[in-house]
Amino acid sequence: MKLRPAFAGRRAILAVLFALLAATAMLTGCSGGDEQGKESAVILGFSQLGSESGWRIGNSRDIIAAADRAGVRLTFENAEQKQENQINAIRSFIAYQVDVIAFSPIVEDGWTNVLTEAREAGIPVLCTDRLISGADADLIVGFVGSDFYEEGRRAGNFLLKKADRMEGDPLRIVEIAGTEDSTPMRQRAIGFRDAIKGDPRFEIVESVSGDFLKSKGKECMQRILEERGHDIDVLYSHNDAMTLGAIEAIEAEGLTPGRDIIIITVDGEQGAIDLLKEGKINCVVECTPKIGDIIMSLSKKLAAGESVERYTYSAETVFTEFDENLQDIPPRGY
Ligand code: GYE
Repeated sequence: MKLRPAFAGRRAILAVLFALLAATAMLTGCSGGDEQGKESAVILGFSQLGSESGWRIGNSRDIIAAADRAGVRLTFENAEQKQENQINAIRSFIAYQVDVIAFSPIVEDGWTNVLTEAREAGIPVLCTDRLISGADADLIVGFVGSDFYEEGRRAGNFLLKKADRMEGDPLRIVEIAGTEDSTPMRQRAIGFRDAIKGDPRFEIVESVSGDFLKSKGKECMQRILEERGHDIDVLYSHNDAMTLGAIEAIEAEGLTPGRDIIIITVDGEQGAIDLLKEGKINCVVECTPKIGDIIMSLSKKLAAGESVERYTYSAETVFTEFDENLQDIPPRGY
């Protein structure tokens, strides 16, 4: 059908108007997106301490995914278990003038100089997962991670409950601890001792460091079994990686973990939960590596000049052989 000229003209004008409106909407949409992009383009320098355990690998993965979700520009450095590498990474973040620095300190001491440099550069520093020594506490703006003392107490409380259901001589405990001078190693040791303190049913006969590594957990346990024979009742291990190594050594000796030796571990990796279900581990104290989202939200606040809570602790639990619904534990994701 042919249009009358006047109507055709009006239609053309409408089409132009519509096109203009659409273009404006697109532009506004784009510029809104840009604004959002700009607002969230916080630059975060993160120094991870290494890849020693499934926990740590899960923690790195979680932080990288959370930065992506939050639109934070993340510069991620892995120090491969060396404090020196962490110090160099922090120095490079300062030189790059990132908005916020976060790091998981491998040990508590030795950070004064580099953190003073960050302060002088006006860059706020967050500790994640582990802490630095109290003397340097005012060089950081906050901490996000677990309450390791509470984790140690949960381990000890499980043992009290277990001992209530047993009879006989005092239980001889060996402890395979984490990296010396690290916060989880210190606090998990103290919390555990505080929980069983003064109770004559327990004796800690040996405590060694397995550096949070599976290989060292196995070596330590092999040596302990060689030296002490089967004269051990309990293994308290500061992480699942070392526990899995120790269990290999225990089984190689012809002993049954979970029955001949009570096994208490910390972290809650899927592998440990599976062994709890099989009866080879008696207690798994949860320590979650999933702190990425909170790190991102604190980083955004800090970059905006806001102050943040000094301590943000993760909510955690404990899984034990006494739980009725072990089969219902959802996949751990690390
Ligand atoms: O328990 C262990 C890791 O600092 C909480 O480090 C972390 C500990 C965790 O290697 O598996």
